[in-house]
Amino acid sequence: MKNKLQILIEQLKNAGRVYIQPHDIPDPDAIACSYALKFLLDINNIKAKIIHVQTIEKANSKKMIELFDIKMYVKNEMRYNEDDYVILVDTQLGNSNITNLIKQNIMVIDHHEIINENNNYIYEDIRSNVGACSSIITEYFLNNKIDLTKNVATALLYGIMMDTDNLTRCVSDLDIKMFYYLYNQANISSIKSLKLNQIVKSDLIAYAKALNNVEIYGYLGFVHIENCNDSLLGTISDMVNTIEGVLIVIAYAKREDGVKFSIRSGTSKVKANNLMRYIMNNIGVGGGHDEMAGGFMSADNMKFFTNKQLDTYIRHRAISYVESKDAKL
Ligand SMILES: [Mn+2]
Repeated sequence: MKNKLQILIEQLKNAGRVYIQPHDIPDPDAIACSYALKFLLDINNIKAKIIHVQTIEKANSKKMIELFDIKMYVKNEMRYNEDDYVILVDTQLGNSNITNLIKQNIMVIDHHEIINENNNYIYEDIRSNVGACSSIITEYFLNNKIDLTKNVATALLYGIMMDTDNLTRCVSDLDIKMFYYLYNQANISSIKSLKLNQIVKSDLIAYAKALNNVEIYGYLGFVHIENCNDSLLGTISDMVNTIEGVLIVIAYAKREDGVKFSIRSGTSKVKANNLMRYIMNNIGVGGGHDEMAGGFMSADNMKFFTNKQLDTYIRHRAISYVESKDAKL
């Protein structure tokens, strides 16, 4: 029987152009997967290009691209024919963080929950229980006895470290096995240098604002931040979650086109993805994992909300959901 990578390669043998597309604001896991997958395709004589749709926001993502000399192409440089393929990595169609570029020949390698069963993907490897997409790609190397380069091993290891918060969040057996497999092959001083480039100076202003706006109700933390980019919102959500006694965080940023959410849950009684969907209440899209989730509410669907109404709405939905699970937790 053929394994996952062999099936993928076979399906791409007669492809025209092949594009690897991480989510629109790629984080280290998405970049590591794109980079490692390109390596796997290259050695199988399949030429692929990595596309990015928006500017790279995260400082550590930028540093990865520089450190490993990863070539990424902006989407406007792309042309699509009927025999071209797009491989989505670390994301899937229907997610709020992905721009759909072609109608057919879509392949998916992801570790988020399945959003829509009927997407007619040409190829799919979606494992929602795995903490990092990098673990799935690492297994492609292992199962096919393909040697990793030091840079590829380092990128994948960093992807696992970031997405699982150093093996403490959404960790599966595969993540641990792949972490161990990569560790001895990776360049730990490069990992250190990535850790030292996680944020930029201007991020501190957003942190300061966030700290001023944190509201805590028992084990629930809320943060409303104006003008905050998506990746920073996640980092702030993580930071608020480290406050003693805060188990669940709902961080959100209002922008011109709508409201972006980032949720964290440190209790198995409240799943972050379910809480996200409950807050959305059909006026936005959201989902993710048990412990972390995200979402987006478009401005068109929430014209009736003033800032105050938005704050009240989110607190009301979150508290009533959490209470329905267990008042005491
Ligand atoms: Mn990921």
